[in-house]
Amino acid sequence: MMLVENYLYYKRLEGLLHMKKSLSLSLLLTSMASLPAMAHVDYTGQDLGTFTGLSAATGSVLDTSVGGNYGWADAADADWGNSHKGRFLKFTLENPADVTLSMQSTTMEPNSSGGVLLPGFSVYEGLAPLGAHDFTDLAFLWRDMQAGPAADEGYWNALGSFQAANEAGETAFLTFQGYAVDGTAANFGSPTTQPGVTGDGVADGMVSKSFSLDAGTYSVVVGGATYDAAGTAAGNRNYHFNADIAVAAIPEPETYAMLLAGLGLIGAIARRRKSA
Ligand SMILES: [Ca+2]
Ligand SMILES: [Ca+2]
Repeated sequence: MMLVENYLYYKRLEGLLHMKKSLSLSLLLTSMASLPAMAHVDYTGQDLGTFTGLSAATGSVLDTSVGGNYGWADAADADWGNSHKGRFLKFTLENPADVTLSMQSTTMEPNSSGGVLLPGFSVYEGLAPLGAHDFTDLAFLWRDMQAGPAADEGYWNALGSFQAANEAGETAFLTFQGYAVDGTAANFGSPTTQPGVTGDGVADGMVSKSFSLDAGTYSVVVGGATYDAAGTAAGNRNYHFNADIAVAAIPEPETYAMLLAGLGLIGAIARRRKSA
């Protein structure tokens, strides 16, 4: 009798626990669905491609989004920034190559009021582990080891290398390669908050830059460059953009041969004219 009672008690308890678990999970999912993109690092659907680096090729991720229009600018100041305000993209080069990366603002969610995304992006060699975010134990540990006020707001350093970590304890170092930012200090900060940062001069929702890179796998972290928008409602909505990559063709040996032959011909003509 006692055993049966215990059994029933435990079954009921199990049922209650299960109900509570699914309830809190569904509540969590509901609340997450109503939030703008505040995701941990996940490169799913954010792959610009794998390139040999030997021939011209392009790739793109169209109409992706980023939660907020200030993340990059906020990650370029002294206390760094929250990586949840950036979108992580990736690409792979099988050989050294010259690549041009371009970010172009598209529409804004949930409506078109409030302006476009002024994009900024930084390029890093290496990939963050899946689910990496700024507030894991290991992320805090590494941030605490950094000197000065750095990393107070998160681990995203838009102007330098940083270490990313996930809840599973996996870490990766992202080695800074360079950055590009839309506009001027009027939108992305000031000589005091972002010393030395140079924009493309025209805040038109588009920024593009070329990089000479070694073979490897790279992260491109994109965010907004409207520094003063941090903390405002408009600043924290979802903003959409297209990301493009163009890999330049490495000149073939025959091209060099033709170039040299052409130079030789010019030299011969010049000598003939001189002697005539
Ligand atoms: Ca900051
Ligand atoms: Ca621009």
